[in-house]
Amino acid sequence: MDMSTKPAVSRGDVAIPQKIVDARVIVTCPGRNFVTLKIVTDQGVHGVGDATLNGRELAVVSYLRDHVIPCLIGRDAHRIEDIWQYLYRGAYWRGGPVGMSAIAAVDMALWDIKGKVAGLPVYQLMGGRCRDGVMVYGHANGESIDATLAAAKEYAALGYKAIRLQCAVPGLPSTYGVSKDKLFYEPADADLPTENLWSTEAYMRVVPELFARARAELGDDVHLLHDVHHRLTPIEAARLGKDLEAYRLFWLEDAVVAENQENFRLIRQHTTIPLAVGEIFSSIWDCKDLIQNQLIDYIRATVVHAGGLTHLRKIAAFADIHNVRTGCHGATDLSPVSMAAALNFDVSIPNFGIQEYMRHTDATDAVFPHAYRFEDGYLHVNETPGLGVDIDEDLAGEFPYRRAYLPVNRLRDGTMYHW
Ligand code: GCO
Ligand code: MG
Repeated sequence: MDMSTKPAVSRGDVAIPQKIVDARVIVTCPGRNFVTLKIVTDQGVHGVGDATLNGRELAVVSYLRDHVIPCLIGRDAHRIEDIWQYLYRGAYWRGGPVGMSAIAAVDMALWDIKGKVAGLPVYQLMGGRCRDGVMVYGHANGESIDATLAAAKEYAALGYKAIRLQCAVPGLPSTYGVSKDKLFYEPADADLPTENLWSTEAYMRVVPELFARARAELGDDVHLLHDVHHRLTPIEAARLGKDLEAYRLFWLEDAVVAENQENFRLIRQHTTIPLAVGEIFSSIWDCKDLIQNQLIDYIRATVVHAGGLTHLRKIAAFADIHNVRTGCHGATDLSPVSMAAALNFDVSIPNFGIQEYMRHTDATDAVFPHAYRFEDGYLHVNETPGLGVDIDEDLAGEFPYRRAYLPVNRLRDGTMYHW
């Protein structure tokens, strides 16, 4: 991996531009698809950005190749905010996951370049450390409550301070968050969408039992989390929150769909369970009302899907003044480039809450050599200039794109439901 950097360029009071001379999109599938943008300057410095949008990857590839890259060539890579505004305002059609993932990739790559030119890790450019390490949560899941708790104990033994618990719902052939491979969960597993089955009633029976046993068997010290994956109505979510209150969860995630942010007010009126939402949000406009009305406790917007570090930092600052903390999405469909960017963000903001961490496979780690490391429940960035991550393009070329969809969900009577 070439993590080498150029020394900081300075010529008195004249800024030396880093002119963008090349930008290319690399699609690779070391077990799952990733889209990466690489930007190169005339001074020979390059930066990388993640543009992966699970199940819709090639839409972002086209957005970048056909509509963004032609506008980048010749610009000064140092002008991060200006380029962000140019791409966001300049599209006229603002926001949305495809456009914002593309802008995010450009933004990450530009921060990477700036860090390398400065000879500093990106978090230093963002104000420096607010903490020593980034607390992460791992994913424990199982076909039964016993199996889920056994997996959770393995995570605790690995040093995790926070663990998400997902357990198969009795009577359903498959359940979100529960995989055969206990270490690597990958829902985008099929050439065409797999059809899953959902029953709110069955789900609402098993989850309180899971957490009652988890608190009893795992003790009081470990943080416990759960992801509803947008499947309840507000009043059902309120009931689940009340049912779980005694087990003091760190958060209940995506309790309802959030297209209508007011949904959360009803949940709030009934329960003190901490609420998290936002992994599918593209910008501040998806969470402004949630934050300013204090309807949530954690905002899960993440660097790749919410416009990059430049925009995510604005969301975090807005959240901070409303006492809302961050909890960035960190599933395996976010590449190590996103994780490196998220960690630089996480250590540098005052209102960090937690970071999701699903380990990537060895093949993915080999394609994306990185400098962050896990130790005793925390992820650590190190002092590598830039984001501290790169892409091995030759190795990436050995794993061609494979179409892969996320599942869809139906009720027992065949009605299309939320996945
Ligand atoms: C999470 C998420 C993921 C998503 C996945 C979809 O909390 O980690 O819900 O598991 O399902 O990122 O692409
Ligand atoms: Mg989730």
